[in-house]
Amino acid sequence: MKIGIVGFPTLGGSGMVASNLAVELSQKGHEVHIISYKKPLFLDEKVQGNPNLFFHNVEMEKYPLFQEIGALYTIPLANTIRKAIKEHSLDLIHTHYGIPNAVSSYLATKGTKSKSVVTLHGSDVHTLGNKDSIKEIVGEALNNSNQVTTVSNYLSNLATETFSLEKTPLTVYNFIDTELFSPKDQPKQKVIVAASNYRPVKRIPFLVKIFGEVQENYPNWKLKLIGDGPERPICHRIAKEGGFLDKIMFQPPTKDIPIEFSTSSILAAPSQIESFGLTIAEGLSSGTPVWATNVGGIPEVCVHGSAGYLFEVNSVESAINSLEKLMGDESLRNRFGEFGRKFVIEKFNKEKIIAEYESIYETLLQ
Ligand code: GMT
Repeated sequence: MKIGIVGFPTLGGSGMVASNLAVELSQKGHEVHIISYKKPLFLDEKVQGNPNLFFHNVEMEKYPLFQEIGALYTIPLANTIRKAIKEHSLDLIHTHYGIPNAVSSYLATKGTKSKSVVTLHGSDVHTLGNKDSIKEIVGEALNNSNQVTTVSNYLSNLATETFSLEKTPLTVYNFIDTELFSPKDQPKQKVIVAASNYRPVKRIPFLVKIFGEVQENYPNWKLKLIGDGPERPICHRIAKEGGFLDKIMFQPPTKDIPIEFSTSSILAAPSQIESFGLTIAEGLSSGTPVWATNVGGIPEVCVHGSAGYLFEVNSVESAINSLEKLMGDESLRNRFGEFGRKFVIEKFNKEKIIAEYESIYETLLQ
């Protein structure tokens, strides 16, 4: 098949899913065209020796009249998609993230033979998509695409309601490279790990506060915070004022996430909302139990009481209790880790999920 993949080139979840999907599809012999405003970071190494993967750059338009509204993207993206459809006879466009990508894809595929699939990821529904300034036109674009998918059942229900969708989106869960994210020979350290972009939705300052509450009872434990972003200085300040800064390891974004996850004892994800939670699935795949909030799609990824503990987002008490239970019981952590790895291999392995997308494409092209 000749497939166009539209997404953001960033390290964020939806961008990573789009780029990884493009690479996997191209390795299966499909001709894949990535369309975005910048090459995804790791793409160059994946393109080498891969004759099936192409990149189309979207030229964003700046003009003095648009100074206050920023560079134009929706129309240039639509034009770049349309051009790629025409020049390469693309069979379908698979767009990731509803805003503005689904609208551009709707405009671009209109009147062409190319089918259109849109995958919604999270904030394009629960945070931005539900705004009056956004939802009607995005809803129209979704209702006019051939298939909408979501990364969890939670998001499917919410998207149906938010955008008044005529058909309930199919859930296609995110996929995990279960060989890359696997238990390693190195022993687990007494470390709680979190990898994030420190946006407020990730609630990393909350994690630092909770760690501050328990660290005196567990003097050998450390908290490792991987990533960078707006709330990092707040975390530093909380730990400094609480007198436990020496127990926090701040680590910039790294390629070593798989080894970090497998050698840590607990993966923490206390997000306000999460439609799926890629790091949660990666942690479980690495054999590491999870401590996370009981919100959004997280319960579909981490089975509470079997792979980790989920606590209510506003309950400090249950956050502390559940974290202490995990920290205090190594055999419980080992059991949870084994269950979580098996669960991810069964539900989210990349072969299974890529095949689900291929089957959607084939059905549309028949
Ligand atoms: O929606 C976002 O906040 C951004 C998005 C991204 O592009 O990073 O993340 C969402 O998509 C991921 C991949 O499908 C999911 O694993 C994340 O749970 C989801 N984030 C939220 O729902 C907050």
